[in-house]
Formats: sequence, structure tokens, C-alpha cells
Amino acid sequence: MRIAILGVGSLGGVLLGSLSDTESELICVSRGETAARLSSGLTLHTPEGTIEMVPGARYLVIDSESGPVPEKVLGTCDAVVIAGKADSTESLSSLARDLLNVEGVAISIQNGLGHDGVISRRVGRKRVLGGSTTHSAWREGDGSVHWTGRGIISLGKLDGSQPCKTSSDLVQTLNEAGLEARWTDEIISQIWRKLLINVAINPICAIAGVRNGALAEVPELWAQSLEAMREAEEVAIAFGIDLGEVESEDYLKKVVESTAENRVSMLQDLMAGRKTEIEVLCGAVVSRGKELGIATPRNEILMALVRGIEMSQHYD
Ligand code: KPL
Repeated sequence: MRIAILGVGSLGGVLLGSLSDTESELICVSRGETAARLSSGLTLHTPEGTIEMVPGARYLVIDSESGPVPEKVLGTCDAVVIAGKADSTESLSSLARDLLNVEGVAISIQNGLGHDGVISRRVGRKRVLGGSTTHSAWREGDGSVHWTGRGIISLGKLDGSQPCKTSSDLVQTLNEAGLEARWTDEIISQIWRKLLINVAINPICAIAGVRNGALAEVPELWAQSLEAMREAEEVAIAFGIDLGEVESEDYLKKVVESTAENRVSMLQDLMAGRKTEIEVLCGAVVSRGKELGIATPRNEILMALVRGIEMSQHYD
């Protein structure tokens, strides 16, 4: 199958590197310097410590800043995986529409809420799969990608229905790549579950400038994380989301322990002077909370602080 990866940051790099070991044809869309670097290959450090060098000839690179998508690839992709930052979802969704063939499906594995709505407006809701991942990675300044923890990719139809042939092929190909793909009829719940984890970990580690493991070591930080997560949980439940049987605090502990050495993606963004995903994380909790009349003061504070840091980076 032909798969396009839109946005080749850390997780996009993991996908590209892993999928290059399969039979699939690969297209990746990135911009500027990252696109130029990808053209000469990708270096992927695996969690087991091996280093994989993927030659640039293995995939086609499209630089989204250098004009329209080449005609030869328009309408040819079976699947498009959106892995870029939240503020690029609109433009990447337009590219997805241009790249997909008539049976093709689009999926987002980004953090946060609202991506499926944006993608649906461009490609049509029926062709959109929800996605969520627990793989973790970071990208070095030279473009090489460090896959720090193996996880899974959950994917499913937004209405909980069964996979079409293309979706099944996508699951199979992701599994051949060692990415542990699991089809689920509860993808919306899984996206919310990941949101709970992200609002608990990302802003606090980003503001404090600490690795994830610090949350388990500093009780004051843990208390703030828990509070942010509880607010999100209350909103999720009021929204009718079934969060399942898992006790949230235990689950958070497990994620913090298994990603203890990680610098959370929001901290990586701030360190690189990039805009963060705060709007689709705490911002989503605050806005959904307002709709339902639920106060979310901790998420409001965290959002304000992260926005403040983003702003300060643009002043001398
Ligand atoms: O998703 C993550 C992120 O960094 O954005 C977690 C799960 C918190 C791992 O670091």
C-alpha cells in the first residue's frame, strides 16, 4: 500500500523509519530544512539501542513549502497519517485530501482533541480514522530521531464501526513495521484517555523544565498533575465519554514510570522555540468544561503559564 506521513517530527520519524522495513511505498511531507535533511536519509535510534539508517531513496519527500504537490502523487495514497504539530492540522488535512485515492483513509496520531473534526471537514468524516499512540520519541537538532519507548497505535472509526479493507490493510502494515497497531471500536475514549495523561504531564514538566520522572519524585508536582487530570476526567465523564475501568491515578503513575527519562513533547517544543500543543490539551479541557458549566481552574492556569512562556520566547 502507499502511505503518506504528514509531519515528520519525532513520531512521524518513528513511523517513517519503521515502515521503511515493509513493502509499502512511502511519501513523507515536511518543510524547509527538515525536508532537505530527510531527502538524504533518516537516522532512527531504536529503544533497544540499535541505529537504523534509512536511505533517502526509500521514500519520496515533499517539501510543503516549495509549491504544489507533484501531480504524479495526487490521488494515489491508500492512507495518510497526520503526525505534525497541532497548529499544522488544517494545512496537513488539505494535503491529505489531495493525496488520498477514493478508497483512502486519513488518520491523526497527534496529541489532543479536535483533530478528527478538522480532518473530517477536509476529507469527509467517513474516511477519517481516530488515532492515538503511546510510542514515545524525540528528535535531535540534526534531524535524527530517538525512539525512546515502544508503545502501541490504537486506531478506529469515529463511529465505532468495523474497519474497511483499506483500514485493515493499514493495521496489518503498521504491525509488519513493528508498530503494534490495534483496531478499536472505542477510539474516542482512547483519545480522551491520552488527553488525561497529556494534561497531567505535559504542561507541568514543560513549565518546571523537568523530565517526566520528576512528577513521581516531587509530591508538589504530582499534586498539580493529579488536579489537572481530575478536572479533565470530570469533563470527559460529563461529556459522556466512557473512560473504562482503569483507575486514572494508577494509569498516570505507570505512564510516568515508563517514560521517566523522557522530556515531554511540550518541553521539547519550548526548548526549540516552537509553539506548543497547549490549545488542544488544556485548552480543549477548558473550552469543553465551559460548554458543560464545569470549572477547570488548574487547566486554565497551566494554559496561561505555557502561553506566557511561548510569548516570552518571542521577546528580546
Ligand atoms: O505523549 C507524551 C508526550 O510527550 O507528549 C507522553 C505520553 C507524556 C510521553 O512523554
